[in-house]
Amino acid sequence: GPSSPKSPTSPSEKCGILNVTKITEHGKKVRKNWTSSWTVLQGSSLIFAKGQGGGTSWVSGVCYSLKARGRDQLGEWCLLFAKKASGFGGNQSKPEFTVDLRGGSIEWASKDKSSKKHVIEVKTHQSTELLIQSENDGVINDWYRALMDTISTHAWE
Ligand code: I3S
Repeated sequence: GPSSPKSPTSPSEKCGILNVTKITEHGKKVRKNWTSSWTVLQGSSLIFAKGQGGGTSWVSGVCYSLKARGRDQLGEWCLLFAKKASGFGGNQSKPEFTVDLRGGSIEWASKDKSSKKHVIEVKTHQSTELLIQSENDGVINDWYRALMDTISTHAWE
């Protein structure tokens, strides 16, 4: 009906826990450092926050801002994730880094990029390359679709 809530998997707003590592930064190869991160897709930005031990205040801020913008279901979902992952009350969680997906690309990573399963390679227009991964193929497939949608709908101004 007209009042049914929007899907939490709306293409350009999504959050969850992914494993992430940079592999190049501004075109320079960097050492892999896989970490579990809160990952938020907001508009054309892909934002990563430390997943473990750092508290969730930044993440909960994102969740509440989604709610404030009328994305109640997504906000609730985000809060639930935040509570489950590390409990509330900490105040050290900050965005670790953010990448702009405009002008970027993604593809399934080849075997030489990682021995892990379900790995997506994200290339930004600034030649920073990341790998993102989940053990759960449903989760990673949803991210693949959302990232593809974002890249194809957020054109350069
Ligand atoms: O592509 P690489 O260099 O084989 O990546 C592996 C290494 O980064 C390894 O760390 P050390 O070289 O510091 O021991 C990691 O533990 C592995 O997870 C990396 O490979 P995968 O295939 O998991 O992305």
